[in-house]
Amino acid sequence: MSRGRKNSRMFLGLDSSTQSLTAVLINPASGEIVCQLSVNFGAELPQYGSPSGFIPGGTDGEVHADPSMWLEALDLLFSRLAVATDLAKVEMIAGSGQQHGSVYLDATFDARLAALHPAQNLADQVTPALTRQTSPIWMDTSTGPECAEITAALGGPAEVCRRSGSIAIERFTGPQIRRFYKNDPAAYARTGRIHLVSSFIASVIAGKSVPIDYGDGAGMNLLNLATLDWDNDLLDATAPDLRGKLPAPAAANTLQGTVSPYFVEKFGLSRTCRCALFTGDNPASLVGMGATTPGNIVISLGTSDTFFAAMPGPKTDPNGFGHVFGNPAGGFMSLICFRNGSLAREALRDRLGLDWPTFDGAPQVAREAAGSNLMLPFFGPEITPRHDFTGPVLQGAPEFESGTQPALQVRALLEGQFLNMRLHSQWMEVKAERIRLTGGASKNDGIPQLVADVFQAPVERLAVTNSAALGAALIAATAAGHDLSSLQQKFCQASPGSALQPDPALGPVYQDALCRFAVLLEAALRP
Ligand code: XUL
Repeated sequence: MSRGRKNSRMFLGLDSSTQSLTAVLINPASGEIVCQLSVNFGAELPQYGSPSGFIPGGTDGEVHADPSMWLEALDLLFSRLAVATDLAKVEMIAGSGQQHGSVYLDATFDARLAALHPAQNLADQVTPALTRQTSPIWMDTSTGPECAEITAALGGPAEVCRRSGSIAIERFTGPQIRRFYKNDPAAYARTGRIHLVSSFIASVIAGKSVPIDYGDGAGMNLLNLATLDWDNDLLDATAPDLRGKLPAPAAANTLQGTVSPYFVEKFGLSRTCRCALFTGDNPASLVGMGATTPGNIVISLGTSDTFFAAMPGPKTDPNGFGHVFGNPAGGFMSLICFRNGSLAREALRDRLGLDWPTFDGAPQVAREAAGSNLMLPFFGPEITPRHDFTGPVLQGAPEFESGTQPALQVRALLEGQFLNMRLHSQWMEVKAERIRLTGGASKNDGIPQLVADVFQAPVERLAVTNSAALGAALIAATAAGHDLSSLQQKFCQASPGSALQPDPALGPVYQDALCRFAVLLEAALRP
């Protein structure tokens, strides 16, 4: 291959998240991000009635999304990429998906993928294979009884956690599969393939059913982390004949052959463009944030907030809130998910009638009140800790509790969110040496400074905002032989001037606030 051609090789990362589908295209030789594009489901595909990426109004805790919407977004994204860039230069594609969500397909799925016709669209050609019209996603909390049944069959939560890295969790795929099997056994019997969101999109791109990677597979309560295979007892406790319906588990950088001719003919990808596996959005983000080695903590402030880190060795959360997923760079990562992320920030902002810049700046306005007022920051049901909260709990000065000084409430909400993270991440026993912060709420300095102060650790932000799609692009380049740490040196640097240092004077203040927060929380959780 000529030097010029080698230097223009590009790698594409896709991220199918809750609210949007994003592409990041990188050129490792120049160290450039060549193109970044996104399709927002709610705004650009309003016909699916899913303003936030899922179908509103589900009952009994059900939260589903329409897989046709993801397919239509894929067509739309590739048609835009074909205009914005030369897709023929893409050598490898990898990707990520919102974790835990599942897609149910009949025995015709593979034949349909093999016969995709570029004159028609993906949704019309693929969705006739669905045996369940909509997909449960990670926000779904409907599977309490199924979690209890799986737990009982295995002899207790500790055993489920020891094998799969998490106790049985409502949003995890195994309990969701069990609920489908119990509610509609005939449709379950017709199901020949069950994919995660990540492996579903990867299969469409590869033109055949591809494996589930260890990173995302570990979010199913089905993968045995010691053997890296589906666990027979967990399979049996979940639903009959399940092994035959699941793709095999495999490492994220396993190659899957070349891209489907559909994408070659329709969008101009090269016939030699290859596909690596897709992983979960959090494992991909670990890569994109340059945090695949221990010592770095990532906090992602999104619809849900997540707190994750590469693990030096295997360890599970004795309280069952934390999870262990595969680290795409090898080994494992821990993750804790907090449902009341932006959900709570936006609820308080609206309740106080503030705009976002005022909200974001409020912690610094009320700096002298650090650690003095407490808020349990839950505007709806929470998963860490698991409880059906109906609103926040406030404890502090009268002007704080009455809301006459909105900045005090904003500060206490954010402090509450980060104190709750500190409290529930203690099991990891990792000292936060450096926190890399990402997500919409991390842009200005107000909230990041508060994170630095509460955790007493320096905070950095990266120039790239789409860390999962960037991580996927890095996984694609790694699968083609590039060295991950050199790629991370190029693509995952903190943006200049973004580092914030903690104020050491606030160390004891937040140590004390953490104890008071734990006491208030315990009282709220007491039956
Ligand atoms: C992680 C989780 C969420 C989704 C969001 O366990 O449920 O972070 O991955 O996309």
